[in-house]
Amino acid sequence: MTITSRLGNVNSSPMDLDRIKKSLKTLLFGQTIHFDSSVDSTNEWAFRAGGMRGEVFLADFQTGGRGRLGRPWESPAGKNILLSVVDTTPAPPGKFFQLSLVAGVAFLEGLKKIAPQTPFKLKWPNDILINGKKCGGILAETRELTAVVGIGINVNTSPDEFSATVAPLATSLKSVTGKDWGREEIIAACLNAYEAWRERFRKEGIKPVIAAWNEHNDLIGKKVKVEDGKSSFSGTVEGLDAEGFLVVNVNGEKQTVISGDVTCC
Ligand code: BT5
Repeated sequence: MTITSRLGNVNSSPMDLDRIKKSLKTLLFGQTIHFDSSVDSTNEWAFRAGGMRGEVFLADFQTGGRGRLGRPWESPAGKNILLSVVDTTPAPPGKFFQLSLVAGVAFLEGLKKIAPQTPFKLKWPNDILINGKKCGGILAETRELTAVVGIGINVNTSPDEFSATVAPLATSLKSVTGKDWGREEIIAACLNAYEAWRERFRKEGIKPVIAAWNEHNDLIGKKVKVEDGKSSFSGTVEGLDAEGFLVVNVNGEKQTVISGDVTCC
């Protein structure tokens, strides 16, 4: 395992890269980990550095952490997981979005390994929830043949550390369990699961991923409001279809949501 680390002057508890290594069982993903105490965005760093498949870019703080559509991702220094995995873009390019579904299933499985009593769920397209609140978000981006899968997981943040806008929607593992967690074991478990699910996706396609996703789908049977940028409508979630799109029953008619934001009514 190769570790490159640059410690800066951000006031954060140190990330112990050797502890990640001890729990890592992968052949490729996470065998090289680049760590910096503060970067703009781990996704941006991974692209800029030209990381090879399997390399991981990890930081304690992001000055420009981002979600979808340029939305900000906030995380106080040294408390949480801010990580990007370099992968190759699966073919055909139209199926790229499926990689974030693979990541969702894998990271949820990794989290469940470490905290099996915690009721982690998935919310389409890219959220990890606990008790209906967001504990993690995935941002998969592609540039030519390189894909970067970024994940932010709220591990040890206290409720008063979120901004006023994010606080009502967000939670952390600590908020739910009342104790601090080692980020290193969670990172290793997530990378172990990512490698296994990524290989399964390559061999078997999206079908088993969708089945696992639907098992943990927080929205099934729930009334939701869908905003897809052009319009908004309400209905009841049926699940993900065979491609990974969200199927919503609107007055007895199935509507397939390809992109957008979903909120519970
Ligand atoms: C996401 O976007 O949920 C994807 C977040 C991905 C973040 C990781 S961190 C490592 C890597 N490097 C990056 O720069 N990004 C990735 P989206 O579905 O658009 O959700 C963004 C929204 O979540 C924001 O508009 C806030 O409302 C909310 N939010 C921001 N920070 C949050 C947090 N820590 N916990 C819960 N919700 C948050």
